[in-house]
Amino acid sequence: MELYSARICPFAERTRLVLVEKGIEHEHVEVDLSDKSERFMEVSPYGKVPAIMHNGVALYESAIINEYLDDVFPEPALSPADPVLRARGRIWVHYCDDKFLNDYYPLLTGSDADARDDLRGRVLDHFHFIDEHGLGASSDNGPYWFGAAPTLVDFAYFPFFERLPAWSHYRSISIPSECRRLKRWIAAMWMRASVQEIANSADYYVEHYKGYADAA
Ligand SMILES: N[C@@H](CCC(=O)N[C@@H](CS)C(=O)NCC(=O)O)C(=O)O
Repeated sequence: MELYSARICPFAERTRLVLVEKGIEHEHVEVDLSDKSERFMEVSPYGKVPAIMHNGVALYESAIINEYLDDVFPEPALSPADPVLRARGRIWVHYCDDKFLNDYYPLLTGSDADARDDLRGRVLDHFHFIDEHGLGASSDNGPYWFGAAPTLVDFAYFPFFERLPAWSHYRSISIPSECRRLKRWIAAMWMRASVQEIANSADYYVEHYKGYADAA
């Protein structure tokens, strides 16, 4: 197993977390995204991290890689057994990629001050929506999306919440106090050994996102 990754990349981190959670041995290839090798472009035709090469098969797109890893390395299972919950989990990963991130990143990188106020409101709406309809729907018996044990959904979202200190620093946004489930989820995720092994400090993100935030 080869993993093509970049330290700053939240999508690559999704896959790194799953590799550690499952104890999958792999070779870590750190990619310089400003100087992509031919080998990397073969494994990752979109030119994006993460990508993996496993048994001669190249795969890319973090959500798809993570489902593959859960299929091929079933222990510990990182998807609910119930097909309905599995489908709901996929909807939540799609929500992250298709809705939440469409407002979250522009809030940091967008240039217009009015647009920024609008985006801040939308991101706060996402926090409330996740708290009520994501964690609120199924986390009665534990802090994670589907209760007592973490699943691919938790690892899909966490890297973006790990980076929240940069948004707080540059865009004055934080988790509203009434989003208690979301706060409990973030705290539970920080306790995991995989997160402690991989996560970067708040200062790291403040420093590394400075260029994006200042350019706006
Ligand atoms: N949808 C992709 C997004 C991956 C992505 O955007 N990766 C960024 C780094 S965070 C990247 O490799 N960018 C390089 C480029 O676009 O040239 C996934 O989930 O894997």
